[in-house]
Amino acid sequence: MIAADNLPETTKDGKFDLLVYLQARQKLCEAALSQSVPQQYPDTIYEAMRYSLLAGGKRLRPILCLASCEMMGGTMEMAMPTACALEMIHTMSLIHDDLPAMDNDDYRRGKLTNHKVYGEDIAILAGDGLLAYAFEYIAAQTENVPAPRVLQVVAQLGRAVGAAGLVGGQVVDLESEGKSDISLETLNFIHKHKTGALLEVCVVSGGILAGATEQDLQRLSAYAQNIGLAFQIIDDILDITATQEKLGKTVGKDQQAQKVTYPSLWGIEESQKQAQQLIEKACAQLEPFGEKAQPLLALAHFIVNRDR
Ligand code: GRG
Repeated sequence: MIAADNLPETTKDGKFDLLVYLQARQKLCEAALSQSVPQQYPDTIYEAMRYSLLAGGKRLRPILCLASCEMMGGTMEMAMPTACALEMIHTMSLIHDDLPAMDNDDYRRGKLTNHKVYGEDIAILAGDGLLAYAFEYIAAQTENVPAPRVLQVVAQLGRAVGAAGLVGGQVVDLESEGKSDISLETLNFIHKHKTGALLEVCVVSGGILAGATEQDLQRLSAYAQNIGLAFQIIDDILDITATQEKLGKTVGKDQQAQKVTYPSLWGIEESQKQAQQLIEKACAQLEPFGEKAQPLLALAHFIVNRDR
């Protein structure tokens, strides 16, 4: 399914090259994603699903899943169906988030949003189609992994996506709109659920598929919770400091909507400091894994240093 055997060398003179690592994994993910949802009848729905799924993006979620599986002794082949499913779910959450009933955005990943191209009805269905297919894809396509591990991944993913995760975070976010007195506790709740829950299941599912122990899964969980919050803090900062060309979506929306964000509570400098501290905490969790943790350590640093 994937040509994981002729990947470029990522460590040179003992130094890990994240750029080479990211480019190689992004290429693998693009190919696997394109294969995962073939164009077929009814054409409109598959076209709409593929439009957003293949619109680019950093592919951070599938890459985290693959990296975690490899760190825990598994292979990329074992994790690729789950990695694709995670990107399908991330994409569907973006499609629904961009709808007029939610954030009402015109651009995403440098392209018109799904509903702008296909209409709201098809955009809702494209999201639904990707969500359902993600679970089918894990169950039907995962190979060389004992069934109880696959079942555990499906159960954890369902929890991360539903009202106990993304959906719950999005609801509190919607309810907080237009309120200037949102506490740090509520802001953390929103982002731990809306952004953090999916990033956490990306890392943990890789570990589950590889057969990691409960103790190691706890470490992966703690690593992911910290990078999840740091990711959102940087997302908030980029909404103020980056350009539309770089982010591929409208910028300055938080300020325009007078949304409470980390920079609005702490200022940009303090927000950056807090994100850095979270990354250090995340990396500390990976100490027992030694050299094998290099990709996940580098990905954590990438999250705070990214410009898009
Ligand atoms: C999941 C059933 C279900 C419904 C969706 C709309 C919704 C409920 C939740 C919103 C989730 C959301 C859009 C969270 C924001 C996460 C975030 C910071 C996205 C940006 O991620 P990047 O920067 O984007 O990784 P790319 O394009 O690089 O993949």
